[in-house]
Amino acid sequence: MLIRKPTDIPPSEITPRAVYRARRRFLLAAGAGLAASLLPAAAAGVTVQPQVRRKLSPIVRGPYGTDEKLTPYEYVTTYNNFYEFGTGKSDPARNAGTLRKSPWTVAIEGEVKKPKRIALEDLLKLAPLEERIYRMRCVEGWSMVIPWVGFPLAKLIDWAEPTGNARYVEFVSLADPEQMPGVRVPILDWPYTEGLRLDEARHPLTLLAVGLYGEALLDQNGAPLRLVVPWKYGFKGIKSIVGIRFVERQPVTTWMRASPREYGFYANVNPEVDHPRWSQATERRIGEGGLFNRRIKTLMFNGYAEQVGQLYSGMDLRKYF
Ligand SMILES: Nc1nc2c(c(=O)[nH]1)N[C@H]1C(S)=C(S)[C@@H](COP(=O)(O)O)O[C@H]1N2
Ligand SMILES: [Mo]
Repeated sequence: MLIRKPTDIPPSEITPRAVYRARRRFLLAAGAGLAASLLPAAAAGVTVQPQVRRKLSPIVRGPYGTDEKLTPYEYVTTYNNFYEFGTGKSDPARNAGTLRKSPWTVAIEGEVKKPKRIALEDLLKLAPLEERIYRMRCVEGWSMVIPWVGFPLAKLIDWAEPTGNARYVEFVSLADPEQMPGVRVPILDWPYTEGLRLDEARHPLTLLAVGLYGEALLDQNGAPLRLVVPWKYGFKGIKSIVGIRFVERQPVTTWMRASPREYGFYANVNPEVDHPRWSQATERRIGEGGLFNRRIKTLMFNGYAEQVGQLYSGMDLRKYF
């Protein structure tokens, strides 16, 4: 993959200016003599594809706030997992910018009164946009605190009118090799799919996100709409959603298919249940502490036990990992 150095890029190519300024900050950080390999892409001088940054409004303040420090924007938008754009942490920011987000429709299928499609503009009319600051924990052992913009998925579920047979919800990402270079590589069984039990999907913490830091999602974060489930590992937060299917039986997700021993359907953050290849007891907050970034304790359900614990009462969480 070609990584262009700043001198290769005429300033005219960089619009808007905020992106240019942000990049300069990355380069200054990289120039400070830090070991690039130990740093997230943001600090390592990665060239971000110019993308239109669009402010969202109005946005109301949502519930479940935290006073933890927000992960800086530069890290949230350059240290990503989005295999459709490559498997490296900085690949999505480098390769994204190619998604055609308009028109965008989501197909609602399966156990619903009537299958239907909803255009993004209409979906945005279902509920007021809220800002929700959530802790996010990746299964790989790092975490962020992100100010998402979106509304409860429950609002879309109500609009979808699932039948009494619906017990699970399956989500499907776009998988277009022309817009997503990673899809040309058979590392995962495309399209990327995820799933939730219907009560998890309806839980007020579960967000359908369209933005972060007050702006529309950039491609690397799953534009134009993605799922955010803060008490589960990050991979449940499926990006660039084009399909939502209501089903009777527990769906098999992309990661379960790829490695069933390592990734279960529930994927609840649980410091007591290790990944077969590493401990899940601690995590590293991205963007904090530089090289001396110490690990902090991972909390049960990522700190949302009070809100979601009762969803799993009586379940063996070692078996249903
Ligand atoms: N379609 C799709 N969605 C995806 C992924 C992916 O590779 N493809 N990666 C997941 C993983 S592992 C994580 S940790 C989060 C990362 O979201 P972020 O890059 O916006 O922080 O997206 C999740 N959603
Ligand atoms: Mo992840």
